[in-house]
Amino acid sequence: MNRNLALEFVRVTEAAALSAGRWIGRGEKNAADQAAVTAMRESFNSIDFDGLIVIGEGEMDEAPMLYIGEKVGQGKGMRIDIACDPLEGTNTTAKGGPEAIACIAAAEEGGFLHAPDMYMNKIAVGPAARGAIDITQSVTWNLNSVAKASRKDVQDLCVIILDRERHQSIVKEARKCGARIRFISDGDVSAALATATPDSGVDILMGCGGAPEGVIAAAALRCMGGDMQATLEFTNDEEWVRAKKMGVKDKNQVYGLTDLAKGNVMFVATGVTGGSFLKGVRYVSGGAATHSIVMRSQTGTVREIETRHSFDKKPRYGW
Ligand code: VTB
Repeated sequence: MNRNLALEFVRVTEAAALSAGRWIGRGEKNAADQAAVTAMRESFNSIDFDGLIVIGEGEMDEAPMLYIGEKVGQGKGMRIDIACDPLEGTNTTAKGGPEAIACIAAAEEGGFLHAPDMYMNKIAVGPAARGAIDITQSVTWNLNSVAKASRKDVQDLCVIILDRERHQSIVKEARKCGARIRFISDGDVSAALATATPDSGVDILMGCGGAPEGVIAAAALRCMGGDMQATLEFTNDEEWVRAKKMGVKDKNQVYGLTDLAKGNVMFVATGVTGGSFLKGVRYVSGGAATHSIVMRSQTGTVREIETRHSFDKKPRYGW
């Protein structure tokens, strides 16, 4: 996949982050999300590529922008599938909390699982524990296996998990094994990336979060050499009908890393609120500073980009 496109996409996540950044701590998560979506869409459409949103802000009838099936880009150049989350962490943005990011994953045509907007059970790890996870096995089995692969004691592992009632049994079992837990209020894409970031202090993501976020995280983990497994979590019949329409054949199918994101993929993110691996948007005299990460599976290069934006000279995508 064209590496110049990766840099173009950084501009897109920067625009989304800069727009959403204006809403940090203002208690209005929908406005923050809308700002990010508008900026991301406008900025996608200034790029010379033939993009198709396969994971976005929902389905056409319910989301007017960046909906699944929407074409983005100027329609020329490479045909690329896009999985995007203009603002991953709308709640934390509204509350001024940590780890909100604007992110895009891109793949060659057909590279992403067309995941419906529903829950997904996930286990994700960094390169040290690649091949050591099995979502069909217990929490205890996985922690022991990850500890062994990482040459650590189970007590030295840290599980990162969304702070939700539904995770009680995972938390109980992990604690029984002696593992430590880091609870997060939102943002399991950042959490998945943290497992593959050397000094983040977390080893394994467990639990149930959004399926679209799962596909985006898988693309990042492909680039970072990590691993992930997932299953869809159906909470009603309507979800099963929708999933079938999107090509899902087996309710219990286990999705490995390359079932979620295959072929050449790239991942780009810009920090909105500050987190463990990306700084948030900082407003400076006459402009703002952003911190982004861009990576490609083909080369495994992970590039960090600090950008100074001058508000006097740059077109403003809605911010
Ligand atoms: C996660 C998290 C998101 O949704 O996917 C989560 O990464 C799952 O849904 O940031 P619930 O909030 O219903 O648990 C978010 O928190 C918001 O999209």
